[in-house]
Amino acid sequence: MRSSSIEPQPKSADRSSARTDSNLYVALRSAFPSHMKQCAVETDTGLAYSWQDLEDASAMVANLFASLDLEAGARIAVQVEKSVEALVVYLATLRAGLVFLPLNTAYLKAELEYFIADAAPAVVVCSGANFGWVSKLAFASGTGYVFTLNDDRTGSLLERAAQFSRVHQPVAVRNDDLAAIIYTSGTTGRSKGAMLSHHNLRSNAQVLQQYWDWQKSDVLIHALPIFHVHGLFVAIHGALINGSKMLWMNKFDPKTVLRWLPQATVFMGVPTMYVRLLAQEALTQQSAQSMRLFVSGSAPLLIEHFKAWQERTGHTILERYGMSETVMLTSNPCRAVDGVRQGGTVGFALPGVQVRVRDDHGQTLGVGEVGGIEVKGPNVFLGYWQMPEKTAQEFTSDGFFKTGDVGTIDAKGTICIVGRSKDLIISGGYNVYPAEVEGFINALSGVAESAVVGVPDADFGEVGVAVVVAKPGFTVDPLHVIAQIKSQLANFKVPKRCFVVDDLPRNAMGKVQKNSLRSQYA
Ligand code: MLC
Ligand code: AMP
Repeated sequence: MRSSSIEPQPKSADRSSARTDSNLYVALRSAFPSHMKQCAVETDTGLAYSWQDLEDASAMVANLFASLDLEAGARIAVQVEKSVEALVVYLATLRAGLVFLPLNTAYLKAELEYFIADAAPAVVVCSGANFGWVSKLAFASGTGYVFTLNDDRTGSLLERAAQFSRVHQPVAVRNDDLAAIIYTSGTTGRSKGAMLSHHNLRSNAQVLQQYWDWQKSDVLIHALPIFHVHGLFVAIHGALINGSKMLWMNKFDPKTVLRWLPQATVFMGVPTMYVRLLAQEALTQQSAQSMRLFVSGSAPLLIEHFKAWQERTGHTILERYGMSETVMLTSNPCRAVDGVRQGGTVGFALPGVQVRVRDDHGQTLGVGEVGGIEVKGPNVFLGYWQMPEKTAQEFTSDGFFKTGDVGTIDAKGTICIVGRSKDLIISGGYNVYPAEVEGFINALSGVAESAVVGVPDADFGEVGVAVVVAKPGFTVDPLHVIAQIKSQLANFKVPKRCFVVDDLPRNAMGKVQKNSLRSQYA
């Protein structure tokens, strides 16, 4: 059970239970094919990386990290464009027993400043273009080393790593040692770092390998960003722990996906990617003939898209449900023996994972009753980085994590997500916390207050709309509000529209009625 006493990786802890085979990299490496010269990753820019290349390059970067003499549990913060070399840095961090901290490339200065101050990384890896301002704020926060890595295989990290040996023994770790910290936005504006252990990630990858029936012949199209759970863990671990080749694109492009479909068997995407693929005429039953599995997650897949996909391709999308704090917790079945995939649902609790629905008083609810979704299992994170009180609040007294999602479970155990108790917008698979954007707008000159709500969007599923009230005597220009947000916050957090109104609707308690705003601006 998680408690407020959780402290990540105390330096002086007894490490006698540390084992090499507890290191997630060892589990991934053990699945690499015996013919190490085979292609492991082929990119849309025409590059091919063998399994040996992944092993050698990650060994060299791990040896570079080892040479820095970092303390156990040191964080390696990485904000770089997607590339196979960025994947190598992740693998090297695992091998070296350090903690990987990926950051969305859309984050701007103020956002990065917070993450670096909060996580105190020993090493920061950024693009060459950002080195000036990133290194300044990293060194000011006590970071020891800042390396650059560009998506064209240049940068100081690779230059330095080239001087190191290709031989490296993965570091022995304990099951509960941290492998990664994934920041997830906070409801009060402060992001929280979800601490995931080698065991969390390994057990989830192994369960998904079985449950999704990965085949030796599988080939994955990797089109997702690699700074969040979906692209970094579900997709990459899925392929590597099965020794499966990846067709790799640095930025999602529906035409490239279609070009690759005949050579592939597995695709994973957020619903927006399915919407954009459906818009391609070339998507047909014929083009998807070689495919075995289409997986969707990170945001709700509308039933109309689920059905349209079935009609166009003859394939039934498998929808699954996950979180930064829990990796994957539920999934629709893959094999017929496990059941039928049902659109509009997120399937069953994964093997070894317990999911329940409870009301606000902690009463477990019956079949079909709507309540808060809670989860317990080897997939559930260790807690929030440096936030023991917050961690304790988010767990029940019997050790279940409160997801903040609202749903139902039917008699067969099928789980449906019907809403969220957290005030959150999911736009194209990225989470936007209205409180963070509202806080920013409220600080603008002439603004009295604001409300940011999510409204339906054909492409992104949901997008943010800002409704702003000016202070008496002031005029607020909606375009200026949008421009200001754009200059300070990550692009996906920027509301797509802004309206200036006289008052926000409130209930008898004085609380802003966001439901009313949602229907008004839909
Ligand atoms: C880009 N924009 C977005 C956006 N992505 N706005 C809202 N929501 C988004 N998700 C902005 C751009 O900055 C641009 O603004 C405008 O919208 C149009 O951008 P675009 O060129 O159409 O977007 P694109 O770059 O193609 O990106 C779309 C996308 C991307 C769907 C490919 O958003 C994406 O990769 N999403 C996946 C997110 C993901 O991996 N989630 C997993 C989280 S893990 P402007 O002003 O510049 O024109 C998790 C757990 C789990 O949730 O269960 O998996
Ligand atoms: P994140 O904090 O980025 O990890 O996002 C996790 C959240 O994404 C969950 O709490 C859900 O609200 C949402 N989510 C993930 N998968 C699905 C899905 N298949 N359907 C609906 N919501 C989902």
